Amino acid sequence: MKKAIIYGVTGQDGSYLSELLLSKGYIVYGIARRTSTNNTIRIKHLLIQKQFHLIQGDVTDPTSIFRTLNEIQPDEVYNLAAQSHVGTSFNQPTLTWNITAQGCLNILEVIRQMVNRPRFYQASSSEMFGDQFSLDRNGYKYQDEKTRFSPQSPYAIAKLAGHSAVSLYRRSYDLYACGGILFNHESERRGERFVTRKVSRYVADFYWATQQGRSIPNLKLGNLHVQRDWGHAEDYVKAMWMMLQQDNPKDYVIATGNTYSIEDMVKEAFQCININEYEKYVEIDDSLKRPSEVPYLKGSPKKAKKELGWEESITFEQLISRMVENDIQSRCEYGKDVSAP
Ligand code: NDP
Ligand code: GDR
Repeated sequence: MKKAIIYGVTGQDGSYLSELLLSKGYIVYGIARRTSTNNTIRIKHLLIQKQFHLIQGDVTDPTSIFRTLNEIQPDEVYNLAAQSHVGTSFNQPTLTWNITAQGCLNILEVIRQMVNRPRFYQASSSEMFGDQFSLDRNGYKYQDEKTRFSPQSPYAIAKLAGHSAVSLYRRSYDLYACGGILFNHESERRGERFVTRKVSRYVADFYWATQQGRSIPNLKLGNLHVQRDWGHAEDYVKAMWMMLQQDNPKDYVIATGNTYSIEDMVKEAFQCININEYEKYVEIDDSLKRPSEVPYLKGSPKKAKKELGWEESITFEQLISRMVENDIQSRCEYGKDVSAP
């Protein structure tokens, strides 16, 4: 039976990846940091499974990484741990660096010194491209594995450092290490401070308020014009696993190849409850705009499709409608702070 360690198991992707690996017969060791309040809501259904073990640890603590990896002797290690909110990284750049960049290096260093080295997956990000893009034959913009990186936030700088370390350790020490350059992926389990979930939760609240004849304050958003390539997290964690099953380790872009503005996404979400004049309920709040933005992301997943056989199965419209529907049903399962940036 294969053994996998997942750093960042309590997050959106960690929960879906755990489910995927358990379904493939793995023994999964999820590493979660100690928190004063419960952070296991996304994995509570897994805690009772015999093949799933929750272990305390932190990527900023090399000693605990050393002990955990040497005790478990895993076949695969997935590093999904990060301070993953781009906006927050402008306010907490050092913390973001310590977790998101140094954390990756800490794990690589331990693996390098092991006799039986596990395969390693690093959660790299499309944010690393920043304002850069390539042009196709018809002059359309896209990003793929050959596009230049130009990070536009402390988060993206930290991710690029981690990604570069993966590539260096692969070349220098012959590690099986892959950087999955994943574009935005969302789900019913998305953290409530990311824009899709903030919108789906607002639309759900709006729906219930209207049913009860009440009104609620307008939805406050920052920049509506930036464009993102959005897929569903359940599809994207499959790509993580696939990258670690190849003959040779490589980096891959994982994306849908479609792009939408924040405004398109808001419109789509309101249409799920049959509201077309969404503009009446949305306000721009300049304080939610970032000091520096990534204006346009549209990934080309050609290499992943060809070499891994990866395919997405959930469209943008299905993604947004699943999120809105879920929030209408369960309203605010992950907390109540919808107004946070
Ligand atoms: P989440 O923010 O939902 O999850 C992040 C995870 O990292 C949480 O489990 C969190 O724990 C954990 N974590 C934070 N700090 C530490 C630490 N010091 N030690 C150990 N664990 C820690 O992110 P997602 O699931 O959305 O993303 C997974 C990874 O993929 C992240 O690295 C993210 O940056 C990256 N990524 C995500 C994309 C997306 O669109 N979702 C796209 C590209 C990359 P806790 O629950 O305690 O906070
Ligand atoms: P992103 O996701 O920064 O792309 O990072 P987020 O959903 O936070 O923002 C997407 C875009 O929407 C704009 N925006 C707002 N964003 C938030 N959070 N709140 C708002 O009110 C709001 N209004 C407009 C943002 O400015 C931004 O342009 C996500 C994370 O999962 C990263 O960890 C991951 O690496 C990248 O996706 C790929």
